[in-house]
Amino acid sequence: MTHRIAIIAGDGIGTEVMPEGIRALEATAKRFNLDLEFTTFEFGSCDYYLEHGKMLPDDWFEQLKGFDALFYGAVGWPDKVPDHISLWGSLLQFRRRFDQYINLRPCKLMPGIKSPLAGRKPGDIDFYVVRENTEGEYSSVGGKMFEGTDREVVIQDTVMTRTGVDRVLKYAFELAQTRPRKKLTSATKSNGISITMPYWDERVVEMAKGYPEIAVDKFHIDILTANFVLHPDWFDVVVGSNLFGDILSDLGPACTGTIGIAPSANINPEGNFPSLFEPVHGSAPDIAGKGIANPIGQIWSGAMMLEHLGYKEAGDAIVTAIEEVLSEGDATVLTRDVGGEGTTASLGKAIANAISH
Ligand code: GGG
Repeated sequence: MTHRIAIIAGDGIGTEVMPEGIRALEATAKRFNLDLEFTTFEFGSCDYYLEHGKMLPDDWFEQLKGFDALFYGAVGWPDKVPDHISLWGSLLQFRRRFDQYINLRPCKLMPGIKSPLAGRKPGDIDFYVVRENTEGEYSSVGGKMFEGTDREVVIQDTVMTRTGVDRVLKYAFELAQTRPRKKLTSATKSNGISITMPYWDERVVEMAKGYPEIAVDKFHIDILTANFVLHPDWFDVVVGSNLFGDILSDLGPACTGTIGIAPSANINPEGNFPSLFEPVHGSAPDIAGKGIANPIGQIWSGAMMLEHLGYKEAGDAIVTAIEEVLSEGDATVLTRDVGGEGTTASLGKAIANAISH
């Protein structure tokens, strides 16, 4: 069976790590006899915006909806296009129109990587952030009044729907059920955000009734971020709103040594639309063009994509290859963020080789 994968590299280091993501997928396809067909799209980048005045063509939905998955790099180049225009014009359109309401982000301390948290070793940090991905604080509902005057007013609403909250909680509880510790932590701020967050808390309590075997706790986001740093071993599955999940899923990987290795899956669990797989990191203009970006976030996202397509063994083989290369610790291969002096290509090639044998 042929699986059609749409490739959108986007901006900055997205265009540098993407070839390594594809290299790893091709090596995996060869080893496991998978038929993956890649189609590359130039839209979804700031350069496309500069040429066309928009991030995506009008018919992007029609062009992409028939694909089995989207493999995505990174978006944003603030010197060319304001960040809110590039993000809302591309990635957030995909998430919303393809109803990718789960953003699943593993945080795992890998062998060979030194955590910035003293004394932490592989096994100490191994949890998932489940981020609500289509509503919440990323609502785009709001407006401005009296712009440019002393009476200027800006308002943006948080939108929480019962459907939206319940479906992400259900996914998180079901994920927790598959984990040995069977633990779920909810990110809240119901002491300060007095309408939406108490609602979120109520829905957690309600949902928990259907999962009596899951140990549930909740933390306000301020102390939760502190606990990510102080006690990362407490966490197993952490569920949060769009904004809280976004923050936690950058902080979590930073605690595992580098955000450069963190993968993510934007999932439409019902399979009505393609899901999208991308590294957690952004376009990183500060290191773009130097060939030093860590490709592991992109490669690991490819592993999540294969698992989503039904090839768990193939996805696991990619993660094993990543672990193997990191454990070997060859400084000529590893990128700078993980203590080496290698390049995006040297690390990508080493992982592809490790997949192949
Ligand atoms: N590959 C992820 C990426 O490009 N992220 C850019 C960004 O700003 N994302 C914000 C978000 O995920 O909501």
